[in-house]
Amino acid sequence: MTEGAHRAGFAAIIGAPNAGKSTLVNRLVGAKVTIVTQKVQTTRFPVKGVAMAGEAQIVLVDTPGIFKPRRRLDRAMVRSAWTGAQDADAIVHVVDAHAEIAAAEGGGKAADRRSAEDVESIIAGLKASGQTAILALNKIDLIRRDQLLGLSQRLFGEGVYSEVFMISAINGSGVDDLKARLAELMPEGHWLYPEDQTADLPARLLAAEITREKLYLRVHDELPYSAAVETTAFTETKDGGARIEQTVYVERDSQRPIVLGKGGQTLKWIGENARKDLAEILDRPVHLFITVKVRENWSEEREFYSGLGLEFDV
Ligand SMILES: Nc1nc2c(ncn2[C@@H]2O[C@H](COP(=O)(O)OP(=O)(O)OP(=O)(O)O)[C@@H](O)[C@H]2O)c(=O)[nH]1
Ligand SMILES: [Mg+2]
Repeated sequence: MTEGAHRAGFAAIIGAPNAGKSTLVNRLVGAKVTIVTQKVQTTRFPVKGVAMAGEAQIVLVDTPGIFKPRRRLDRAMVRSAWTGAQDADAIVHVVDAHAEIAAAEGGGKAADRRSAEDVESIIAGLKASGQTAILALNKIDLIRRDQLLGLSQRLFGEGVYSEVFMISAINGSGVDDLKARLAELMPEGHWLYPEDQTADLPARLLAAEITREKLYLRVHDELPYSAAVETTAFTETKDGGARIEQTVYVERDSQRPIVLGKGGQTLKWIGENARKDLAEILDRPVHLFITVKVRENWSEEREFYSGLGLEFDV
């Protein structure tokens, strides 16, 4: 194998909240590198995952959903998504085809209409910046083939896409073709990560993300976007395991009992499930200790943003 045969580069995965970006990144990488929930705005900052395709290394950049921002954190998230796209060798725009079709038929739920609006604004953003993207119509497991053709033609007609892939990130259908195409688009050059590395997030941050995923899965309805998780200690134990201490921050006193649950049952569930995932990802025993604290203004603290690589002044 000659040096010249190597390829490496970045592929940014952008799209509306809940389109399936993180699911796709995990699928392309073949490991869990970024968290997934059924709720919008799960991903808060760009997360890298490394996929190998023959001689090509594709560094996938999972980005927060692009939507109409209201709060500071929203603005920072959306800004980081566009920045991720700017610096990439390829952009994949993931669209929830099921939501798009439901919204176009007029019968969709509010969430479907919102998703369709966000798709419009992403297309406008691509037009404004003169960037071309690969369109990935996702969630095709939920729709009929004949519905897909019209959607594909309509979106392709916008003139911002170089090609269209129809995929199901959840069952992997069509994903290998997309991966092969991304590999071709990577520029020639040395690999950016060791061949066997899949994730790029520091262990402390990854651990906090896994706990946030469980928190979202369990109490999101009662706790909309008011929680953050920080790993406060990460040490080695004698049995070769990791001792991880974390704090869940909520914005109000009234939210503490929601996270704790009756008799501490909710927090116990979150801890057990996070520990299980972490032990698997880190491949060693994990001892996890979580406390819940009120920190009214965490989403207005500069330090919180810099810790995640987000801009504060946006
Ligand atoms: N049926 C189906 N569901 C999918 C597919 N891909 C993702 N999902 C589901 O869609 C939901 C959102 O997935 P995520 O991967 O978290 O979406 P995201 O685009 O990263 O969302 P944000 O980080 O909030 O912007 C989850 O419940 C996934 O299981 C798919 O191909 N088919
Ligand atoms: Mg995500």
